[in-house]
Amino acid sequence: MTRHKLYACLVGALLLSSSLPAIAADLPSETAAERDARMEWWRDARFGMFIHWGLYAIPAGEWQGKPIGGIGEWIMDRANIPVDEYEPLAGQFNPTEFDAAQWVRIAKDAGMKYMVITSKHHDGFCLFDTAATEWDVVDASPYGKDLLIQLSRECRKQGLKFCTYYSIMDWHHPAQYRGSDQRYNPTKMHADRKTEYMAFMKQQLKELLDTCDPEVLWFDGEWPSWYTEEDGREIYAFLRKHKPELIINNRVGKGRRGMEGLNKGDQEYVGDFGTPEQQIPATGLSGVDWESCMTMNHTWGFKKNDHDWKSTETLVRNLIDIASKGGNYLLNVGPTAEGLIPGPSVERLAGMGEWMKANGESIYGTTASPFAKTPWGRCTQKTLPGGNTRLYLHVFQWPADEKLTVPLKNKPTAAKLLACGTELGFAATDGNITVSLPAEAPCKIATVVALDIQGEPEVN
Ligand code: H79
Repeated sequence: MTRHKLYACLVGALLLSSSLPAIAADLPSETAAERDARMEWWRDARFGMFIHWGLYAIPAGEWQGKPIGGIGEWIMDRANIPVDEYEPLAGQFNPTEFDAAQWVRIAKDAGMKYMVITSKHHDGFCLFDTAATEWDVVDASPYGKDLLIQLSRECRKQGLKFCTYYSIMDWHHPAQYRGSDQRYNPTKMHADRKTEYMAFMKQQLKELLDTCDPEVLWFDGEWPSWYTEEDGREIYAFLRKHKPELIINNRVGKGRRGMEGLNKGDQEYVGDFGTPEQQIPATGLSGVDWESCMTMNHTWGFKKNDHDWKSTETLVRNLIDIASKGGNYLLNVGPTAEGLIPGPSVERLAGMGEWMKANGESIYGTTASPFAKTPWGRCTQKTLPGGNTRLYLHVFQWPADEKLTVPLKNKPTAAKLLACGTELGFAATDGNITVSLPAEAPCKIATVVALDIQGEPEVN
């Protein structure tokens, strides 16, 4: 082989390996059992708190005296605020009412098992002390303390998993620029600055791992076209190398199918779970990990004029609906600039906590319903010792004839009201199990009947 040919050959091999297999090889390998072990706490948890907090809580949906439509944390985009006009907000950010112990207590009392907070949203402002930029709460704000370290410590103390949100799109970083003023415009990347920005992200993500040790990295803002699936794989591999047990959502790459959030089916995509946003999938999904993130009113970041709150009943029923389809519920709060979770959110979370205290067994560690549809409500299930099954029947519509019909061929062995333990009568006829109910629903939000059956459910 001539020198020239050898060179061409080497170049060819390098090009090939860098464009295809080498990238795949970068992802950590993992058996199905190892993956199950890594995902176990998250699958069992079912219910977490999302926190959108940042400078946008100061204008709180108003700019120069005018109400700005859309979600509050997008005000920089919605009101077309240039970076140098947005920056002074940092000098006003002084959340003296912030109390990490209280936030974690509110989440814990609601029955939530984890917390996901914005470390950096699209406006680029960081709630942690980063050496990669001065655009953070420690360097640019009078408050001057790392907020995430406080919350991560408190989560550990009170037994919640601490997790962080991170936006890839960054309206503040000079490597990116806003392409147009159309709604939800994606940023563009200065051609020669992408390497620099990738290094910036990695530096910040490493800082987060080192200082707060989050259990989930929840990416967002992955849609600008300069960011690719390969970039996602690089970030994913980087993070799992530094923390092998870390869980990372599918927005680290380009797999998500719009707001529906589950992966497009055309190829393999990086990421551990799907992310439906402001919606709940119509049916259960088997073999897919997913989490619906939703707001209580119409915004993620605090807006002073959004008072249109979902009822506690709706929120509890959303949690049940999601659990019955095998997913997690990541329910958002948007604290004020002073550092308080809004009263209406606190009240609803307390109400959810009351329901969860009596009925949490029907949510945590359960799997999806065996039924496609049940006219009276929703169902979750758990395997009992000996291969038997406990079904949790969440009754939304109380049957007028006081009979709950469950289309199962199995032999029933016990039935009770979960919250109070009252035993209920049951019968098996024509491939159906019928449970006798009291005349009135004991819980208007959702009464849970625990029904034990022999074996695995055999649906009629
Ligand atoms: O952080 C909260 C919001 O600020 C952020 N995600 C939640 C968790 C967000 N919500 N809505 N949007 C961002 C708007 C983005 C919408 C779109 Fe798209 C981006 C439409 C087109 C590009 C998502 C990605 C839907 C299709 C692709």
